[in-house]
Formats: sequence, C-alpha cells, structure tokens
Amino acid sequence: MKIVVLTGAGISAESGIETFRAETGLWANHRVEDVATPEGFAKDPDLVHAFYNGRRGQLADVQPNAAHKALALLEKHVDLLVVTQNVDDLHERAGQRNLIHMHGELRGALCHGCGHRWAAPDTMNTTDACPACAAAKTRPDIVWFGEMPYQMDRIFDAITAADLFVSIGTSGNVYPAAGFAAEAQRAGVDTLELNLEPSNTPTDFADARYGPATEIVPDWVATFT
Ligand code: BV8
Repeated sequence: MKIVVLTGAGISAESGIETFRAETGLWANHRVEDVATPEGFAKDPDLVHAFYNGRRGQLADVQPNAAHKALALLEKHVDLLVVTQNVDDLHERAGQRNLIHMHGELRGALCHGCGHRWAAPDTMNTTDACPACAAAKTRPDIVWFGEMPYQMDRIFDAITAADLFVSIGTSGNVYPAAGFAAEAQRAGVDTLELNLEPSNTPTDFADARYGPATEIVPDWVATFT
C-alpha cells in the first residue's frame, strides 16, 4: 500500500514546539513579512538570523513525540513517504527515513551567492563565510514566502500515485501544501485528515479524525501494524 503523509506544526506541538497560528504561536510575535520572506531577510538579516537561531537552539531541548515515532514505525509496514512542512528535525530523530522537508530545515544552511548547502552551525550570523565560496552570503536553508518549496515534482508524483494521502497537524493555510489533498482527490486517491480540529480545507478529505496527534496518530498507525 502506498501512503503519502503531509505533516505540519501540529505534529510537533506536543513536543513543545510552538505552532504558527495559535494565539501564542510563532507568528504572534513576528510579522511574517519581517522574518519569513527574502525581502525581510534583505532588509534586516540580523533579525531573521536571530529568529531562526532561537528556533534552531530550541531543537536541543525537545524530543520526538509518540506521533513522530508512530510514523517511523509505519514506514516498516507500508510504502510510506512523509512530506513535512516543518523545519524541525523531529521526524528524522524519530527514525523516519523516507522524508522530504518541503520548506527546508533549521539544521541546513545555504549560500545565496553560490548555492552551496551545509549543516548549519547552532548560531548563524551575517558575517559567516560560505565554506565553498567564502562569500558572507549565508542564510538559513528555509523556504520563505514567495519562494518555491523543495522537491515539488517528486511530491506531486508520489501523491498522484498513492493509495492514500493523509494530512497531520496542519491548518491548510499555506500553499502549495494546502492544495495537496484536493490534488489527491482529483487523482482518485483516498484522503484522511488527522488534526486537533478541522483545517481550512476539511471538504478536501474523505475521512477525518480529530484529537491530539500523540493519541490519534498512533491509533491510526495501529490499523497497519
Ligand atoms: C510559493 C518556513 C510560489 C518558514 C513556511 C502572496 C505573495 C507570495 C506568495 C503568496 C501570496 N499569497 C499566497 C501566496 C502563496 C504563499 C501562501 O500560501 N501564503 C499564505 C499565507 C496565503 N505560499 C508561498 O509563498 C510558498 N511559495 O507559493 O511560491 C512560487 C512560484 C513560482 C516560483 C517561485 C515561487 C512558500 C510557503 C512556505 C513558507 N514557509 N515555513 C518557517 O518555518 O519559519 S510556511 C509555515 O506555515 C510552515 O512551514 C508551515 O508549512 C506553514 C503552515 O503552518 P502549519 O504547519 O499548518 O501550522 P499552523 O500553526 O498554521 O497550524 C497548526 C495546525 O496543527 C492547526 O490546524 C492546529 O489545529 C493543529 N494542531 C495544534 N496542536 C495539535 C494539532 N494537531 C494535532 N495535535 C496537536 N497537539
């Protein structure tokens, strides 16, 4: 059985990582335009580095939860691809192998001069030199608003060839990820939403279960193991 799972901030919420759009969420204290756009980075790179340095630093203090671990177990029983919108490293730390970070990773650094990618240091600064071209043009390897998410062709091919598309812990606010369920339905793929509450696109799903991810994801995975 081929399954594609899309995850969002909600799967990491119970690990202690803030979601984006809750009242106390990440965007509550920052205007998206200031910290998650290329324009914001060009205008104030120190502010943007500080925003991501803080989130990267938090990774040492959080652990994968039962939902991450359940998906890592599921990979041993079905043909599974996890596509995450999250930039934390909890899926890989739970043991997930077949994984795409479509919005990049806090643990990644990118040179916007030569395109080189490397493992990000704990703290990034505007004065850092690219290990490949030595230019002080480094940025977090994160996909900002207005930038093309990674591996879109591979993601669309996997979704349209799947037997089941499952969305976990995402509000369905941000495209193109928010359009994946409708794409799956158009391709005749079964769809399931696992979330704390209905997302923005509940009609895109044939089935839905609501509750905390650490409860509903292991329960769902148990039907395959
Ligand atoms: C693109 C990385 C085009 C950064 C992120 C105008 C100008 C430019 C673009 C646009 C525009 N208008 C629209 C767009 C498109 C734009 C977009 O969709 N904007 C929205 C706001 C309208 N999209 C883009 O710009 C994308 N790129 O379109 O490129 C293009 C075309 C050609 C060539 C070049 C470019 C790129 C979008 C990527 C932006 N980067 N993240 C960072 O992380 O700092 S987006 C960010 O929000 C996250 O990555 C995440 O993906 C996304 C969505 O958040 P969620 O994960 O859903 O989190 P949220 O808080 O919203 O919801 C949490 C959910 O969990 C809730 O439903 C909650 O109920 C649930 N939950 C909570 N607790 C639990 C739980 N569930 C279970 N258990 C729990 N315990």
